[in-house]
Amino acid sequence: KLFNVAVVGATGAVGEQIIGLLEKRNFPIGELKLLSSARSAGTKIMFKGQEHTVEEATPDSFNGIEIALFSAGGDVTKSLAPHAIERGAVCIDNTNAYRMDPNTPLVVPEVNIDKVSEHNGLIANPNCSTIQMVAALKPLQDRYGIARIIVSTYQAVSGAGSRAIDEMLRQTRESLSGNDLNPDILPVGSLPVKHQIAFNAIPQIDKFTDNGYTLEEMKMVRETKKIMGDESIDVTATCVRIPVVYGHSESVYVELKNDYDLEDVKNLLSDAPGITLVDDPANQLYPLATEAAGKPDVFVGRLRRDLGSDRGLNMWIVSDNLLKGAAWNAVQIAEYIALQKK
Ligand code: 11C
Repeated sequence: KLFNVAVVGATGAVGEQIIGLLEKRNFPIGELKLLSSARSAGTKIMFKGQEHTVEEATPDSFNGIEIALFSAGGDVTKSLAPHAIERGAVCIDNTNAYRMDPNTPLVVPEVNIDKVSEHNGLIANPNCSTIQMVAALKPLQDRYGIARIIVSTYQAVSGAGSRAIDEMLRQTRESLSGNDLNPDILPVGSLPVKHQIAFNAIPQIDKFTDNGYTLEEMKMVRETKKIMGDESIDVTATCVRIPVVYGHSESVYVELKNDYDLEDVKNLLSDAPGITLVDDPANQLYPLATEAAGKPDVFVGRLRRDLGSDRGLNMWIVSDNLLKGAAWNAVQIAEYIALQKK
């Protein structure tokens, strides 16, 4: 069976990756509709050797569409997904709009693909920094149980969109030439204060919430509990933007509920789907953003026991934020839906 598919946000950083993956994976597509805001409508995009013209997304764009992949911001999802659902489409949404809605499954295929069947027309794709962490922690949760997670992230500028990539590259050049850097986008485009990202580390991703944590940090807390299906897991996060283009890195400290064997943990991770273990300190091998960029897997290494607590484990988790962190996770869900409907 072939499916009529819409990509909403086709000209954005994630939309581009989704289109590339649909082509690479040979997704069973009947009609492909590439949709965007009025501003980007008219853009030409090649798909399987054919030129497609991006159209402005309207409710009627979804007539006949069976699977719609949204990555154009929460407001676009809120205004258009109901129309797509009404017309019979299943929506896979990359935004924060419905992630914590109790009637919407929040899915990482390696962790909770079974939740897809509970959808009411929409399945939410989690935040990139959450996806890679839970994918790597799932085998440990199943074997030992997880009591607590302390995570610090080192996130790529592509998480903030193409304009943030341009800003980082521009500032790097300006800085080396001794010119003014004129920060314009980061840390948050809609807030008045901006900070330099070139040669810097900014401990703010998204807006601050009332409790002193940023929204990005709170996404990691709430989404992890929902995806792992365990509200009792304590999660605390510090999210930091660094001048890397692709690939989020994370230092994760996990306290397991039971005693563990480090060799067993390594074996679990090397057998786990979607995980690549890179953990060979003697040869200076560990996950690197530059190696993870462009690849679908989550890379895990630097595994070592906490010196103060037998049940504590430190790990370093790296993945391409636009692939497993966004587009690939969404396309995996779409492939699962297509298989179910075949
Ligand atoms: C970042 N994690 O790196 C964000 C981007 O909720 O899907 C993804 C935001 C989201 O800035």
